[in-house]
Amino acid sequence: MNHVYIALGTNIEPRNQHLKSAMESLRASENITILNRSSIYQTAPVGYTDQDDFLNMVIEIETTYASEELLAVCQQVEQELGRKREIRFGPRTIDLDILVYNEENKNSEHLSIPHPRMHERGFVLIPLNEIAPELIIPSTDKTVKEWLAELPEQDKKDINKWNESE
Ligand code: PH2
Ligand code: MG
Ligand code: MG
Repeated sequence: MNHVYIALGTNIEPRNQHLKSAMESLRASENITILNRSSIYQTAPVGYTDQDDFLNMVIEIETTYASEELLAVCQQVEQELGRKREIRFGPRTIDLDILVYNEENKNSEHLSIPHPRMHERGFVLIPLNEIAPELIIPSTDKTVKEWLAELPEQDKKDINKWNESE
């Protein structure tokens, strides 16, 4: 069984529904079990900043899929939820990024694992730290908690827990 962390992000309404639908689609697969999930956070956009705030979260799954197969499943869910690829880093109904896949280190044309920017992104580290603070990010020698402690305050300040019942 393979142990994987996936980041979810959305900044097109209904954002919460997109997160729920994506989790439902993954859960519906016989080859995927969702083991744990973080809270949902509202986060200011990073990279391309002229867009609406995101909701972000991280899930922990177990799967029999190889990483490339899991990528295809994630892309299929993105398509089902109407994802259009327009601006790089731009608005999206749902983005599913494989963060960590076992201890795999991989750099193919389609897939880089661990996700190359995960250790410098508050919108990934803060939710991931909630469910896996002691996880060592493969290819680095530090845990999620340690990477988070190194993140500049500036990069943490616009990340707030989002009330799901709102
Ligand atoms: N995803 C991006 C670019 N910028 N910013 C936030 N806050 N959350 C995201 O999920 C995000 C982003 C590219 O995938
Ligand atoms: Mg992304
Ligand atoms: Mg992506």
